[in-house]
Amino acid sequence: MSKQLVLMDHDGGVDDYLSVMLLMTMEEVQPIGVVVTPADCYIQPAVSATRKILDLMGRHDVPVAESTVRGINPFPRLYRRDSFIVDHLPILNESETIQTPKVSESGQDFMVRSLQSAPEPVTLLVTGPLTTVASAIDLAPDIESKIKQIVWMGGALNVSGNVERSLEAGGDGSAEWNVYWDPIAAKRIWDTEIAIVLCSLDVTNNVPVTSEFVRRIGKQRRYPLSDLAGQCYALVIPQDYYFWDVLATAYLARPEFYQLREWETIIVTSGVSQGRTKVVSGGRPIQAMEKVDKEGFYEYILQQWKR
Ligand SMILES: [Ca+2]
Repeated sequence: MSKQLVLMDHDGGVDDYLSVMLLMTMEEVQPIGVVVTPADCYIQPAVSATRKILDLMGRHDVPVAESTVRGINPFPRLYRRDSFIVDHLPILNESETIQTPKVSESGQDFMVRSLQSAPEPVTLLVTGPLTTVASAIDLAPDIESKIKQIVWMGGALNVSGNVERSLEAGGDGSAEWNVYWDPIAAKRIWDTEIAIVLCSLDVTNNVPVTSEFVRRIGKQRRYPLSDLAGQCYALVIPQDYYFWDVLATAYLARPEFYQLREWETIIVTSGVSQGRTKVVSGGRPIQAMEKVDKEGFYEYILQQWKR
């Protein structure tokens, strides 16, 4: 069986690093690169931490690229500073040097080149805003045919959003962060013909990071990946935290854990619902994860990180 080509685009939050760590363990997948979008992070530590994680996993064959796009509504500094913490974790700093290459071109240019030169259509795994993908498509519209599908952690269809700040700004609370950071880019992707599989808050709300899970991973900390994952999850345990990006990532190797459902949706780009992914009859069809085998998912990631 040939492996599925995957280009990852993440935005440097704690669960983005965990998603990189999960993706790189997958036997079913051939990662062709990792792009970091400067959204839920500060970009320099986020790129550095990503490269160090690939080093730790012996995957310095996978290039890392730094996207230079900009969003509309910045993430809170309190979230973004986690990128500095992860970059300084002891297990990622045993070596003085980083082997995994950072490419010299921008993340959006790297995305264009990687897709154009790929021998077959590529799955994009996007665990941050869609701005880099939208920018790449604007640079080279022909790459649309080289994108097999976009698996995206984003949106909130039939549940509330998660952008508390939008309430302060007079918003109605319907926006999800990855859409809210740049709703115009999300709409740009909605305007394409690309197949979209959405991992929205509707499904992630059911899969929390629990104390029990963090303690279970602690029990296998003799494995370096479990040690690192446990430290990352300990960092976020005081927050109301869910397996957002990691749940989207696991879909690539274990689609049988998920039930998908088609919805017709639009992206709201302005006004009180800016950043909302709204279900509207006649809207753009997408597939959304409806249900997940939660126990199967927990067992899967615990197993994958036992190395
Ligand atoms: Ca993310």
